[in-house]
Parts: sequence; C-alpha cells; structure tokens
Amino acid sequence: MGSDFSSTIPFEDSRPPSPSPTVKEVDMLLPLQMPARKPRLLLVDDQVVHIQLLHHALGHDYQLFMASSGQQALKVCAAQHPDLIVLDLVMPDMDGFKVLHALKHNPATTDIPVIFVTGHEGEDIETRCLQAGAVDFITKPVNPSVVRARVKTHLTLKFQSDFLRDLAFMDGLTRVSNRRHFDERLSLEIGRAQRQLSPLSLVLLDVDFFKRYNDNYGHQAGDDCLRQIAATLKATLQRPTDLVARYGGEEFVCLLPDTGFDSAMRMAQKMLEAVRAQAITHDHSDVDRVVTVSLGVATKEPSPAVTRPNLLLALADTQLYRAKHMGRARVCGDRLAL
Ligand code: GH3
Ligand code: MG
Ligand code: MG
Repeated sequence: MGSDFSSTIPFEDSRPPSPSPTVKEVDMLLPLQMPARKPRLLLVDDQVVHIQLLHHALGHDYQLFMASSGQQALKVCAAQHPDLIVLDLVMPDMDGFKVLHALKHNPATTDIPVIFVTGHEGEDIETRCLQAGAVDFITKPVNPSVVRARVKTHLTLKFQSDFLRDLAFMDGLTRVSNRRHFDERLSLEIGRAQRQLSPLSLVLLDVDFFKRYNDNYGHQAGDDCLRQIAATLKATLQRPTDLVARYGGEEFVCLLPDTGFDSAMRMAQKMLEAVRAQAITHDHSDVDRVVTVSLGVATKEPSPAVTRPNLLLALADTQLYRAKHMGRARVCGDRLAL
C-alpha cells in the first residue's frame, strides 16, 4: 500500500468550467489527494514492546514518530504535526483520554484523527473512546493487518476531508484563494493587526484592457492569461502569511499582514514588473505590447482603532481607479486615515 500514498497525479484544469462535480466525479478525484510525501504517524504507548510491534506493522509505509507518555505525545504532536495518532489508552500519569481531550481542545491538533489501542475489551470502553472523539478502536494484542487497514482507511478519510475544505476556499480557474477565503482572512488579519499594533496592507490589481485581450485572442487565451498572472503573483509574494486571491473577473487581491505602506508599495511595484516580465503579447493594449496590470495599495498603519474591512477595500479600490485614470500599468496607494 506504500505506493498508494507515494504518488499524486497533477490535477488538470479543463475549461469551460463544469458545474459542481457529481458524486462519481468526486469519487474519482478524491483518491488522488494523497500527499506525495509519506503520511506521518505518531505512535504512543508506555510499553516499548507495543511500540516495536506497531513500528514493525507500519514502518514500511509511513514516517513514524514515537512517544512513551501522554506529555511526550503532546510535545511531539506540536513539533511534528502528524497526520494520524495511534494512542494507547492505559498509561501512567496521563492516560489516553486525557491526551485526546488536550488534542481536541487545541485548534492546531483538533483535526488529527486518533485511533485508540487498549487491552480492555467491551462495549462500554469502546463507546467511551468514540464519544471522546477517537475515530476508531483497536484491541491488544494488535493484529498487524488490522492496524494497517484501519490506519489506511482513516488517513484516506482525513486527506479527503482536507481536500474538500481546500476546494471550498479555492478559485476553480486560477487555483489561488477565492473571494470567500479572502474575506475570512481579511477579517481575521484586521483583528490581529489591531491587537498586535502591526500594519496591514492590501493590494488590489486589475488587468489592463482585458476585454480587448479576450475579444482578440479568445476566451480560452484570456483564461490562460489569468492563470499565468495568478501564478506570477503567488511566486512574487514570499511570506507564508501573504495571501493572493481572485477577487472576481480579472481582478486579484493580495493581503499582506505585518506590511507597512512603503513595503506594500514596493511589493506592488514588484508584481507590476513580474506580470510585465511574463511578456504575454497584447497588441491591442494602449499602454504596452504585452499584458500589464494596474494596482491600488491601501495600508492600515499600526493602531488600536477599529477598522471595517470594507474601508480598507474601498481605499484600495479608489487607488486602483486612480492608477487606471492616470494611464494604467502603474501603482497608486494611500494610508487609511484613522
Ligand atoms: P481596464 O483596463 O479599464 O481594466 O479595461 P478592461 O477591458 O480590462 O476592463 P473591463 O471591465 O471593461 O473588462 C473586463 C473583462 O474581463 C471583461 C471580461 O470579458 C473579462 N473577464 C472577466 N472574467 C473573466 C474570466 O474568467 N475569463 C476570461 N477569459 N475573461 C474574463
Ligand atoms: Mg475589472
Ligand atoms: Mg481590467
């Protein structure tokens, strides 16, 4: 089964966009969502002999991490972010229930599936395990084929639900975030900027003379162009907290946490140049022979003042309008008045 997890087939984007996938199509898509890396498992048991047994059953197909106490399990979890945990129920000091409780109450670990392993049998204990939030229950002595099969099933379910969640936040054409994801992140980041007194910037970007591009090169070429621009913007932004989203039509928006006005203006200029450097021919643009973009920057400077997301967006929009009005293929920006 190792090979099941070791390859992913690139997802081909075919136009025109189809309506929501059917159940059959989703079934066909989901098995492809296994990560290219080996899935990561955390094995927790206070008895070395049991860890060795599990290691023997699972070591070939997975990257394994081990812990011999509840406390250690929580530490390894925080450091290694396993995809699934096989957890002994009976341990001294901190038993499996306490570990599970701690995992479920931490947003960073609450989605990690946990399979309990115990020497106790019976409906009561099984019910308690499942009610506590475990996804499954295995009894000792552990049968290697059973543990392999259950681990594989629950990993598959985990990766499928991760994939569906990502899909709900992704723009189908360009594969960057969609408007919904952007709106959620913007509210979160505004709150964070207020609390931490850090700056926050937005860059709104619109393709110049894109209607003429479509009219002359066709809708398919227009779509390809949008995909290329999205990829370029993503490559230009390098901080993991930066977000590129398709705002709608031929407009994109970039969210830059912890970024002041001068840095945001520099980033916007870099994006302008990166898109131009793609050299996508556009013989019908009035500003250049290649596809260009206009950009509007808005910055919320560090302040505890409450800012509505729409205010920041409206300022970026006004600046984008100015950039268009001043001749396109340029950056305009302003700080939000507090
Ligand atoms: P400006 O420089 O003032 O921004 O002019 P423009 O032509 O880019 O702006 P306008 O708003 O007049 O036209 C935008 C065009 O973008 C119209 C529409 O055909 C095209 N467009 C919007 N969404 C998509 C898309 O998903 N795919 C393609 N191929 N084109 C799109
Ligand atoms: Mg537009
Ligand atoms: Mg446009």
